[in-house]
Amino acid sequence: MLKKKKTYIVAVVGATGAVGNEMIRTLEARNFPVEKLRLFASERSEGKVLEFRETGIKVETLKKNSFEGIDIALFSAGAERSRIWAPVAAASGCVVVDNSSQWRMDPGVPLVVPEVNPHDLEWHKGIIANPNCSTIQMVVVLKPIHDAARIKRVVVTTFQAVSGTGQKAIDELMQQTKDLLGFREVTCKVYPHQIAFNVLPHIDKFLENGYTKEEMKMVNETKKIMGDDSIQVTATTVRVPVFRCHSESLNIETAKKITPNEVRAILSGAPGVIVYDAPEKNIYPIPIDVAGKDGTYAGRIREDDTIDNGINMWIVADNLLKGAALNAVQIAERLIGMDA
Ligand code: NAP
Ligand code: 12T
Repeated sequence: MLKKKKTYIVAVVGATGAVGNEMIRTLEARNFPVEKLRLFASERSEGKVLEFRETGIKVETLKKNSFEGIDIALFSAGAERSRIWAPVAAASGCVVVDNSSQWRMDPGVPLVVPEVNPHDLEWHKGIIANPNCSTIQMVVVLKPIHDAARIKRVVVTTFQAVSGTGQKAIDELMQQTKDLLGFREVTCKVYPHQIAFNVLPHIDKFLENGYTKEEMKMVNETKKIMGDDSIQVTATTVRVPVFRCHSESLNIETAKKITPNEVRAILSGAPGVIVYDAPEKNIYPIPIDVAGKDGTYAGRIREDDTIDNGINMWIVADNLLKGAALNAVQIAERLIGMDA
């Protein structure tokens, strides 16, 4: 569907957002062969100028014929915009890499993490879904362990940064922190409770089963990406007052026995994973060190001796990079590397 060329006309939809900005920076940093970059956002941003490779580009609004001539569109403007505009873009012959939750579980849409299931790119029909940020970093680590010892069950608890919710939530944590340190009242607009100096066991909306939508994304997306419905996942997703990087505590039960040293060796050779695990020197992954980095960092790797074959670990990745913009650009890189 995507013809091989020297350079491509690329669009970023949601260019003024937290993820959109990282998409522009990632295309620059990785020297993606961009012939022309088109930027889209809402009417609020029409005419705003954003920089790409030291040139200003005007932000446009979406129209029926906007995607004509565009080869690849990276979408990050919310599920509603993706529901309406991704099929319009695909019908214009453009390949869409969609960051929203809109198409992820659609059986006709591949859900791809390049380190895990690049082969699923082969059957796309114009839309490829980028998984949820918490799922991406988890499957990058689970896949090599699954290949070595078959994972039966994962218990995951997340500690998620506010930037996952977008620019408004970044502003809210900053403002609440300033207000509290100035002994002023805080206002809560984005989250139902104060997020500064607090922890909220609530990400995305609550469902009838008592779980949040974010928790069920981790359960369902993991099975689809790994291509294995037998992997049991149970999740608790938690918002913490951190700007950037999601952390996760993983408890993994395998069919075959695997030692912490074997896990370290497997993960050391795994694409996209960095083992950062020397607790005697206070070395373990933390958000302020991982912010701005591409990899998924794994540490605190240890045995869970309450079950036959159990491993505990702690992983951290930049939710705006590997969790969103970088994974999307890596998908685009795979697409242009193959004649799909
Ligand atoms: P954000 O900072 O709030 O940015 C939202 C972007 O969407 C802005 O550029 C906004 O433009 C644009 N937009 C809003 N309404 C629009 C409309 N009617 N037409 C065109 N553009 C419109 O949010 P974000 O954090 O960047 O997230 C954006 C999307 O990415 C969401 O779908 C979110 O679910 C997804 N996301 C996915 C992951 C992941 O897990 N992979 C992580 C984070 C976010 P204006 O500036 O003009 O309002
Ligand atoms: N509500 O893309 O608030 O499904 O951190 C990602 C992040 C939804 C998504 C968040 C969210 C998604 C968040």
